Amino acid sequence: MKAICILALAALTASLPAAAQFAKKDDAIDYRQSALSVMATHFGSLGAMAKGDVPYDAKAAQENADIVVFMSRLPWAGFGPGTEGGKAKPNVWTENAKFKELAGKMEGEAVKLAAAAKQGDVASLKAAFGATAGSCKACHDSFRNR
Ligand code: ASC
Repeated sequence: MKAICILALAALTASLPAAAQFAKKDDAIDYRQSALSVMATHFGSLGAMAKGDVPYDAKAAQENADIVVFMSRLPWAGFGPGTEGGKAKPNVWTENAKFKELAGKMEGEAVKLAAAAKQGDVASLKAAFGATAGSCKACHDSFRNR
């Protein structure tokens, strides 16, 4: 019996999605805003380096870019059905395929940003930073209230 219970628990755990679950709409809004905020902080550190506001540091660039990649995957679980609000425009839900496409593009640019950060030179970082910022902006222009 104990073994069956353990097996059943293991099966249940294995089938649980990694995506965050929310009891309340405000929790989902807090979650997505927090994930985007952490991402923006680390992206901002890369921007400061890319623009020459702080000295280029290859190790810090890699660490920040890796965090951006990880964080870029998280916000979307917080935009589930019935979580309208915050800074999100209603078309996040009515044009959801387009929203997801732009989110996916940003994730792709973040991966390229991390690859560029591993090149170890500021020119590569700068180019990839610009492309990634463009992918943030493309989504904000359509889907975020000012
Ligand atoms: C950032 C940040 C954003 C994007 C966007 C790019 O650093 O916080 O939301 O870049 O401004 O246009």
